[in-house]
Amino acid sequence: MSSSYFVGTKEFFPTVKKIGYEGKTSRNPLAFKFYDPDKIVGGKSMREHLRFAVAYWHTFCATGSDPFGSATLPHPWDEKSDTLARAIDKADAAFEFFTKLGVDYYCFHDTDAAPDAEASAYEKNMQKITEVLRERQKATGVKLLWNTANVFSHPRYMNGAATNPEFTILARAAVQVKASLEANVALGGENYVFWGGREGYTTRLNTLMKREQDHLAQFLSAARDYGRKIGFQGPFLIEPKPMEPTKHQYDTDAATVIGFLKAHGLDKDFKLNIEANHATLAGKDFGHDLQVASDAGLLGSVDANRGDPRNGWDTDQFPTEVLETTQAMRIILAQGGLGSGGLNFDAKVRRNSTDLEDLFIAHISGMDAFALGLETAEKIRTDGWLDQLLKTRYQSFDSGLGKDFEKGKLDFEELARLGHQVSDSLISGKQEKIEAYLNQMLFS
Ligand code: XUL
Ligand code: CO
Repeated sequence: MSSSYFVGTKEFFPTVKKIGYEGKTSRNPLAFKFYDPDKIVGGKSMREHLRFAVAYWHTFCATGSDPFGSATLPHPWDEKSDTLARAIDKADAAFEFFTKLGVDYYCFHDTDAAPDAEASAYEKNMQKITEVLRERQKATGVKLLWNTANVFSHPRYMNGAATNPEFTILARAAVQVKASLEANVALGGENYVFWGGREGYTTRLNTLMKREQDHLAQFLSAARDYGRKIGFQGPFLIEPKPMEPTKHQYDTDAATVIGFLKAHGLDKDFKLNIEANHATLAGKDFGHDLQVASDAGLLGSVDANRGDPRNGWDTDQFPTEVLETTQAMRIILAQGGLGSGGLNFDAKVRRNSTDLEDLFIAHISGMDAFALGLETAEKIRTDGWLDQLLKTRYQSFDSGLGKDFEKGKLDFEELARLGHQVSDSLISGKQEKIEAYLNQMLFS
């Protein structure tokens, strides 16, 4: 990695130096208290386990505007009048940020990084910006975790992209996905993401659900074929979300997406990118969707954030709850890591967090929360008590008749006959004991 922390001509974060690890007693807000990148945890460094990525859209594009008020956040990279010059400044600010923070990865939507325009001009902008990003990657060693196409913001996508009832709009979405796949290959991206922002409906009264979902599957299959043709070898990722912006999105939650992928023969090439706040929006917790995806062998990557437990919105806050990151890391460790995936901070600072340094502080706090989660999950794994409890809880299926049942050796009549011999014993689930144990693991 380069020793200079800014690669352009201007330093955008002059008051912030390279963020270092200072340990848990440090009061320096611009230092890690728990994330010590080269510290070995369970045979791998924290950096290798956690594979942190910064999201271009929240950190360099989100202005703090909401339906009730205009922009609040300072963007010194957004000052030039020429759109391409602004995009290059933004790339310089982004790579200065990644390098000072010490993350190895970033993620972006096409239109976060390249100016949007009519189809041919858009393609040229994408090629130009891809070249700029490639040079910055080379200069800093920062890599692309994934990119994606924003086929939900432009008004043309108001009725959907791949699920639009009008064919020409679906084809227009292909312009962006094709260019984004090409950018991915040029940048050595490790995954490619599809998030179906408008792939759903606002009312069923005007919607043929089956036809739209068949179109989505056809679009994804064709995009997959093109990606493979131009040399993309990594996993394609679908990011489930139940609603917002639509009333109902087809990629509602992990279980729904897995069913969809299997129904359309896409589960060999596609995995899931699970976002904490999307799972909670679906009425599940983060760990639930991670576990569902992992159990199917399809947990590819994670959008690390959190919602506010007092409302149902996609507030995209930085993750700070260590019990939650511990449970997430337990699932990730159990499956042997995220492979080519990572922990992408799909999270934004609050509208009134208006100091430039707040962007750093927010990421530091999220990285520390996951470092703590990793260490606690590893402590639980090596302690072994919880794994033993789970093993014991299901041990009646490990031998004898229970094992015969699992192997399909008992027919239903035999099963019912055995049911007559049962004494109605009550076996405690031990939830409170486990909850008390988790606190002990967290704080001892
Ligand atoms: C929206 C969301 C997206 C995806 C990429 O809720 O999470 O930013 O991660 O399109
Ligand atoms: Co996301």
